[in-house]
Amino acid sequence: MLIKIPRGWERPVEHATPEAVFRNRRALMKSLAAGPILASSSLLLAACDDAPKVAAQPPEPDPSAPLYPVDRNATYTLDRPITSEKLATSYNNYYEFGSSKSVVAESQAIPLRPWMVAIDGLVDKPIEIGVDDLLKQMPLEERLYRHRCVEAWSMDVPWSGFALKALVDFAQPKSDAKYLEMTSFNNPEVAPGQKSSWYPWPYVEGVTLAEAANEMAFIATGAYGKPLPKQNGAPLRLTLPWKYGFKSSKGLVRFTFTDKRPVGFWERIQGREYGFWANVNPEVSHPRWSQATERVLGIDGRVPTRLYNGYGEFVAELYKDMKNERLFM
Ligand SMILES: Nc1nc2c(c(=O)[nH]1)N[C@H]1C(S)=C(S)[C@@H](COP(=O)(O)O)O[C@H]1N2
Ligand SMILES: [Mo]
Repeated sequence: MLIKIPRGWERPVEHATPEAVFRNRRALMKSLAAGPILASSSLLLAACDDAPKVAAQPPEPDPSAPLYPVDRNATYTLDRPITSEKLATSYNNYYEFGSSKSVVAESQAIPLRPWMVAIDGLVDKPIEIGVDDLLKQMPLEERLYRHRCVEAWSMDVPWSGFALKALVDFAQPKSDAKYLEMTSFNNPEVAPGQKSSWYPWPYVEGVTLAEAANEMAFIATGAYGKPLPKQNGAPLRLTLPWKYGFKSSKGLVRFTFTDKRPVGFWERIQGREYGFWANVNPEVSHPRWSQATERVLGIDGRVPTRLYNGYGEFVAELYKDMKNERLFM
């Protein structure tokens, strides 16, 4: 009998599941000693990996379909092939639908219309706007971007969408706004992962206003010349290619301008492993694995990871005076 011993890079790594955190319980307890969450071990073990599978629904027509394909912006180029559409749309992280990489069937249960988007906080006029009305006002284009998950896999995707800066300009933040907090949908009726109260739903992420206005920051509304598939975060999904993938929130419903630094979903769960900045850096290891190399979906072997995921020429300026911040986790 052939016994296969997994090499280091083949062993599964994961953001943090209740089980993974349970394994790290001692560290967690230390970090929680001063905080409000009490992680009881029975709660940790009872959480959600065994959620029932939802049967696939027949696809509903997407009213944004006639918008695509859109013209490609030639500024952003790749030095490796575009990941096959099949792989990029079937190997996913979307914890609202479970912690496995296979959430295509489960995620079809999310209704995409009506889809209201709130723009609020420190803005002149808070509004709620339907996603199709928002799309009409945004300059759509296609961009080829690398995506680097903190779990050390990566892909290369032709996203369609608009610069996050266009949304910031549309929102007209007040002068005291310093951060943009982005909130994902919350609907445990359709998203089995959200039935687990162990996770701090809804998914929240945030960036500084300077990051939001940087030309690389992008909101994806489509991919591969079509509306974005549900499993990739339809109808609105953040794309911050110089940061680890967990910063690129899916299923966005709220953009809140604030003067307080947002605490992200993963930072809240496991702050010693995931921080606010989360810029890609091959020289700063995750506490449980190296970030030096990555596995590109569809390509054998591993390739070196690059500082800022290769986007330093666009974003390094943002961080030049931040010597005391944990910029790379
Ligand atoms: N709302 C939400 N957004 C999310 C996640 C999630 O679990 N929920 N996972 C993040 C992580 S860890 C990654 S790597 C990317 C994965 O995007 P993909 O499935 O399109 O490859 O989505 C990010 N956005
Ligand atoms: Mo990720």
